Amino acid sequence: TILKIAIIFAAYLLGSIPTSVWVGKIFYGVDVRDHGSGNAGATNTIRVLGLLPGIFVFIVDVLKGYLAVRLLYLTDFYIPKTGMFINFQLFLGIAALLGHIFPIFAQFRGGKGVAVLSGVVFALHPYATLIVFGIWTVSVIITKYVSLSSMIAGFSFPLVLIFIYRTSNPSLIIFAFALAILMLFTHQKNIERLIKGEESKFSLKKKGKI
Ligand code: NKO
Repeated sequence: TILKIAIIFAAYLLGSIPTSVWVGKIFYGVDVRDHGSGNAGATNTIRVLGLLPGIFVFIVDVLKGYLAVRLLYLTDFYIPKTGMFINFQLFLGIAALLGHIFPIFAQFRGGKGVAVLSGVVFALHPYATLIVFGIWTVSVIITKYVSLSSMIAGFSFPLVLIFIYRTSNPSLIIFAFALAILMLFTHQKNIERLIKGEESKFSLKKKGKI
């Protein structure tokens, strides 16, 4: 049990790596949280620093979620054909997400968890995640809003699991819905801006000078 707690804490620390904040400070001398939407995420990195650093942040943040769930393989707790495996993976995914949203290495002001959640769900169910990624992409093209598309993607994941993959694992379904609701919480400011019609539309080019 102590080892399990230690590994969950390791997943939190991995999630805590503030990729966008460090990339901004090290290579550009700016804190991305002081510009654009103020979010420590890939979208705001594209907005503030440009496409290339944004893609880098996206990849590293996805990997944080993916590797956190895969950390389990380092332990002896995986017992095939038991429920334990998936349940412990879910804890690791939640820990990495909480690390990303409340990073110990960046004053607990992190991102919204979209890229990290993509990595977590890709580790759990790659095919469903690819479908959801397709939904996210179509939504961004149609609406031009990354935030709205991320929330739609969040709810699409449990729905795809249930209606396309006929998943009957209750812990996975509850987990997926809980994280979709978490996405609504992390996007509260975006929801307010969307309602007011003030949300910024996605563009591959950075906006103005920093
Ligand atoms: O700065 O407030 P902002 O406009 O930046 O940012 C809003 C945005 C925050 O998220 C990010 C990360 C962007 C990563 C986009 C990749 C989405 C791929 C989705 C694939 C499937 C994931 C399944 C569950 C996701 C919730 O929203």
